[in-house]
Amino acid sequence: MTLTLQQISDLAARLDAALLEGREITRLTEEFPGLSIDDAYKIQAAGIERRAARGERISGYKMGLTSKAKRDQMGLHSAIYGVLTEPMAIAQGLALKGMIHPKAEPEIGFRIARALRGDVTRAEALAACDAVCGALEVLDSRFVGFKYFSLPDVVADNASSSRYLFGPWAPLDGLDLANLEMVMAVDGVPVESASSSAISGDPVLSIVELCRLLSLHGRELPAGSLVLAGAATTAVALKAGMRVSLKVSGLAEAAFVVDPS
Ligand code: OOG
Ligand code: MG
Repeated sequence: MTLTLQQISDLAARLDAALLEGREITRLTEEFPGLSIDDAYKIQAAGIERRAARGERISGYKMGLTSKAKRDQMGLHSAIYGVLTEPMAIAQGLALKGMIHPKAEPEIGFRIARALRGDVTRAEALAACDAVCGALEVLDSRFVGFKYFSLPDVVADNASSSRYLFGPWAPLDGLDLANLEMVMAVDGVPVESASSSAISGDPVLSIVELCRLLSLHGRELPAGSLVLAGAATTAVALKAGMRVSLKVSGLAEAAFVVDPS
């Protein structure tokens, strides 16, 4: 199924209004059961254009559904990307106001020093990065129930991305990136743990896959981009007052507090 430009723009506006009003909507595939992944990425891009028009600058990209744990949790089975913008960064505490059903998940973050495009090798992706960190992503789907939706729905909804926190950046030297221990804790109590190999087998391969997917849509990964490689484990639901932290072996802790009200 191919949507008209008007339909793409209308669906982007519908999702954008839900985002701005912190309101759930029914998934798009209820109305458009044949929604294609290609059209879903067009809706995502139109949504990001709306946000850019409000002054949001793009800071990077996120990969999603790069681990078995996440694919099984969501019942969806291929990797997708979404766009990160500067106001999505968690600065002080995370305010729950305007959020629908937020969840946090443990990720690895990369900073891209040199632009990458098309089919790149693992070595090329690695050479383009100048820093790595433990990172937390906060997801908040705009769809009712935050489950059992389809891949095109999630793609259109910017891969459920809501906020992100990149921990202190470190050089990549000496790190065995596919073999880092990751422990996410709530109020100091470990709740999820995994090896970084859970992410695409090797989180650097998430960058390779991101470049491939971006090139399908005529895009490159610009220098200066921040990249979330995808969660290593399932996501945990957030509640007021929680302190969520991620410790990755060899890297400094990333943590945020959910505002008490
Ligand atoms: C889709 C986004 C998945 C990840 O890290 O795997 C994702 C979702 O779970 O709603 O961000
Ligand atoms: Mg994620």
